[in-house]
Amino acid sequence: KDEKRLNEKLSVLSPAGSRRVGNSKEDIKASFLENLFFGIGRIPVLTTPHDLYTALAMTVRDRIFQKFVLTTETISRQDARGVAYLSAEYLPGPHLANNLLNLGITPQTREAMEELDIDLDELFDIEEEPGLGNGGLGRLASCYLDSLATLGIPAIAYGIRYEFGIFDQMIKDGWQVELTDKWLHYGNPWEVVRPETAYEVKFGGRTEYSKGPDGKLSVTWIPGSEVKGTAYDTPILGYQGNGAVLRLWRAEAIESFDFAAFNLGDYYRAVEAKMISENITKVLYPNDQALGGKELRLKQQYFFVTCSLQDIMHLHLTQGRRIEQLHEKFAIQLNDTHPAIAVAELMRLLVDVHQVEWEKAWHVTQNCFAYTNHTLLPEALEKWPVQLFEKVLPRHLEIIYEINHRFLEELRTRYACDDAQIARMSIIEESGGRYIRMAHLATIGSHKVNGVSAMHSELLKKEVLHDFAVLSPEKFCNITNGITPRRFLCICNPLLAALIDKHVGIDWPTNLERLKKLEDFADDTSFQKEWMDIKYKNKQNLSSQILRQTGIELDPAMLFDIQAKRIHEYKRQHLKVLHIISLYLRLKKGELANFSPCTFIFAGKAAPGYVMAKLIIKLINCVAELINRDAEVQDQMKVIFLPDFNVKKAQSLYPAADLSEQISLAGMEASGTGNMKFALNGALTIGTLDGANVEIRQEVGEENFFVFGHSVEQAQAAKSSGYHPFDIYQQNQLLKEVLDFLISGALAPEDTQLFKPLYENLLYQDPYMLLADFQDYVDCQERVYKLWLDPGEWTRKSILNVARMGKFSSDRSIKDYSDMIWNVKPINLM
Ligand code: OX2
Repeated sequence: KDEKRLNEKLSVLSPAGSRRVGNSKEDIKASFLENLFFGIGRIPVLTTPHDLYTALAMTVRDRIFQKFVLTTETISRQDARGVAYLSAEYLPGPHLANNLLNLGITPQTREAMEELDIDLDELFDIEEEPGLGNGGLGRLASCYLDSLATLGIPAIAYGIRYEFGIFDQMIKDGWQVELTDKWLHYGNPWEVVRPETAYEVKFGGRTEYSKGPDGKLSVTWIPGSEVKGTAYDTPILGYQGNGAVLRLWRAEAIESFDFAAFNLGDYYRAVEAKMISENITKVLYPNDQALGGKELRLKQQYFFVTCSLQDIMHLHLTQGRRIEQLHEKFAIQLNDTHPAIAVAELMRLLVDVHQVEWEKAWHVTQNCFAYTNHTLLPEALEKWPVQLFEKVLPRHLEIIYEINHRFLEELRTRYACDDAQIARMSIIEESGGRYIRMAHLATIGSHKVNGVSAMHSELLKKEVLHDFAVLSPEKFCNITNGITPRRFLCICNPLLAALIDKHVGIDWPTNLERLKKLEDFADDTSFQKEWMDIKYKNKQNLSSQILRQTGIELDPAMLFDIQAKRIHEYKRQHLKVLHIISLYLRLKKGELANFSPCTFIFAGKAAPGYVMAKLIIKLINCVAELINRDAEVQDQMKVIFLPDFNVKKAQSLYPAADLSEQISLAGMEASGTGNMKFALNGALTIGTLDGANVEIRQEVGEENFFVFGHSVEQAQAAKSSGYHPFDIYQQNQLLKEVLDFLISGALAPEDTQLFKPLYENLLYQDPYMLLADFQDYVDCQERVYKLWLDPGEWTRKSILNVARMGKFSSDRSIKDYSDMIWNVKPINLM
């Protein structure tokens, strides 16, 4: 009866054709003005551009909520099985343009704004994006949420509402300077706070054991401190339809005041507790690929995991189901090991709080969880010192010991493993200090473990989780990453999207394989011409942006060669720099025969504590300074470091690239997703056989991909037979000149020793084998320049690249997860 009444109410609130949620230009205009006046109380003379943005965001939000309520209602009525995605990071990018696209109201909104003398693109520019992640891992989570919503799979994504997201990057004297990100400064119209959806979170203290009247032992965790996590929901609309929700937790004090202290007149001490509580979700740790070891980071992880699990259980129980059936209704995905403490926490909630027997609880736990590994780099594999862990989560340490004890017992009895193997597989690392290995906890507590590209998944089984893969091969699978074609083609490259609409029809954004049809036009010279014109316009756009930001003028006729990603030695931005220096030196000597005028663009942030990465940024800027000021090479090359790389900037880089740099040492990049975004926008790739590059090359055709460098096997062989970079340096004249140039004083006259650490690192260690791949890279680039001289052939390859990118839609990835891991199906909205 209640449901019926609610539905009646809903249809009164949002009748089809109601102005409040109507989609005509007039409706949008009326609702925009209404929001401006009644939503934020502004009159025209006092209105700021930001007010206009907010009023439009509210207008769009009304329409999102209408769809969103419908999806939520359907999911609950159909009692559908759903996905809970646990990720410490999300990088949604700006919401406004995306939501307009998904609602299908961009054209009429643009017109409505025009009639009010407002430029929609200017409103797009105003939006501050939520930088709640470091890079690929967080952006992947957001692409997946977009696809879950688009496909209509019941989904809720859980994470942390960091008050300060990833820092803003400024470049000063060539060095990176970090500024605090203030994404919430002007408010956030896309989220709704749910004060009634809040859970208590305990930390520290001790455990007490007592025998109940039935003789059963029960455990009580007496915490040292407690905070509260409150839900902030951002509705995520799928393309043309369904919705999902991004639920982020914010830490708050249990009570606003410590009343005891307050009554004693100690006002400041009373407020202090509140401030300490809120610290937990203050700031995102800005390290991509490096383990924390910091107490606050462990607290963040546990905080968002327990809030999320308590919420999942609450949703489950309010549907009238039994707690032992949790795994029948929820598939819970662990995005890397950041949420891996969930394995112990679910056991605690089931056993200690809901009184479920251990074996039953373990069955539920293993069947709920699946774990995605995103890296093989040893420095990124999370380990927590046992001592720290015990201080923050004493009960969880006991539970982990119990899980481990039972697991190791099984290894001994069922698999007859020897001591060495048991030590290797244990959750506890015992050699050189005691640590908890989070990847082992996640693997043992999950029913599926996946890597993020074919190659990475194989290496995962061969190396990091080898012992586990041998014992339970059925647990391991591969799901190659994907990207959403809505944001990374429709929105970022509207001209190309329109051309594709015209030639392949309009349903490719949800059926990316349809792009195959473009193959028919690859040789068509008038189509090629349109294709080139669009690329040229995109390059013009980027150039004017760069002019505004850096004061440097670019020529869109040059080849735009772009490397945009986090700055990390394994990604080898410095290999690109060595190559640029080699070109410069040869140009100056008049020795460069096969060259095409080139603009080299870098973008990316370095972790604030990563000294070498910051030195690489300085190096790029010194090289840029030298080359951009040298009149002799002005019309031959330019070097740009575009500051503050984020999703918004990325959206103007991808469409403007001719060449995409994907040059990590083979075996290091788990997948990469920038590689997919560039190729989908018509860039050709120069890359190593690493991560998803391998599959991109397979799809687009070997002849349409510039490959170079050692393979994983070759690199490993070279290393194990003793790698001597110094020998390569001595044998290769060009390389020697380039490296010596680093310390010649030409780059940093005021401090000739500046790049010495980099120089010595490469000469005597070279952990990422730049020297081994240098010559092959230089040679491969020559093939690039040769092809550039034939625009027709270049364009043909560019078209074929786009045509063959269908596999890399995140819709395909999500379908794979749904079939191979989650066993979930789309809901039927009708
Ligand atoms: C990144 C990986 O480095 C990258 O290769 C991958 O494409 C991305 O995750 C999404 O799967 N932190 N970031 C990553 O791994 C970790 C850990």
